[in-house]
Amino acid sequence: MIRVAGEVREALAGGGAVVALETTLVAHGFPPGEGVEVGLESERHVRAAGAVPATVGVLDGEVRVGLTEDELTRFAPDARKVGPRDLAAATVQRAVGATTVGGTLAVARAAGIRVLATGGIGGVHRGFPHPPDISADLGQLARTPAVVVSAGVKSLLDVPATAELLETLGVPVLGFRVDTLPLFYAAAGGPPVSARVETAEEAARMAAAHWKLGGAGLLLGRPPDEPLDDVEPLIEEALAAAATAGVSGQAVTPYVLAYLHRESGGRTENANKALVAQNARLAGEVAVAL
Ligand code: PSU
Ligand code: MN
Repeated sequence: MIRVAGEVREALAGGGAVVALETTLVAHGFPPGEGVEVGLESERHVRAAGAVPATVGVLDGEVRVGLTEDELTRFAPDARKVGPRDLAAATVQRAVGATTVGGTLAVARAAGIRVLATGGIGGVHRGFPHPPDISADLGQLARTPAVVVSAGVKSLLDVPATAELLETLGVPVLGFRVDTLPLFYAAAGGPPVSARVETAEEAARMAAAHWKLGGAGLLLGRPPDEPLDDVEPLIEEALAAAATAGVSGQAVTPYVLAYLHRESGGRTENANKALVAQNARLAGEVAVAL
């Protein structure tokens, strides 16, 4: 059921560096038509670090690991959002399935890939338990031996609650040259990390030790190079708009991101694109070090 592209298969067989990339942010994280360029740019950054990109998604009844540019173009806004629970359904029903961080991690585990890059992971949504919405990214991270490189947790979530839950789940939260978890658009003000690392090599050593000790997923938080520190009022506005519009479940994150991209005049969009690329580069370096 899983088809691994030749280049990725050869890299894995030879013990080479591979980075898994998700397709939800390609399909649902940016305005229509723009996500594909973000995905391609991520792949270029992984390669620049000396690793092989393995972009994951469901196409034509198969879970695919490694996509061509034409295939990536099929991950348009009408693609299904596929978390860990949705992989089987998307495959059996031959949907175009854009995998989230959680969905991509599940595939990475099956394929033996140890590093993944994204923008910001999902987590505990604000206002929990009204509604009781926690991203499946967390549960999958707790059971997959892989390093997820992100700009921390998306700040439209309850970041302190997410950090607590990561501790509960035994997931190390590493800060890349920082003592606090980055806040997606913003760099400072987040909860403390469980350990700070100074280099990709140190992060890789930490991951290898964690796995030897029977651990699974690790989060490596990299603050954006050009953070936006004034987005919080707009985030509150976007969340209120989502509630008023009755948006719930899987639709919340895409709705809020689209609202922010539109109402910030593209500032959050540009920041998001830049940090995804930066994370892909660091993920490539961690994969090489591993
Ligand atoms: N990072 C981004 N943009 C995104 C996401 C991450 O910069 O759109 C996606 C990832 O696929 C992540 C998902 O898994 O948001 C979380 O969605 P939810 O809260 O519904 O689990
Ligand atoms: Mn959810």
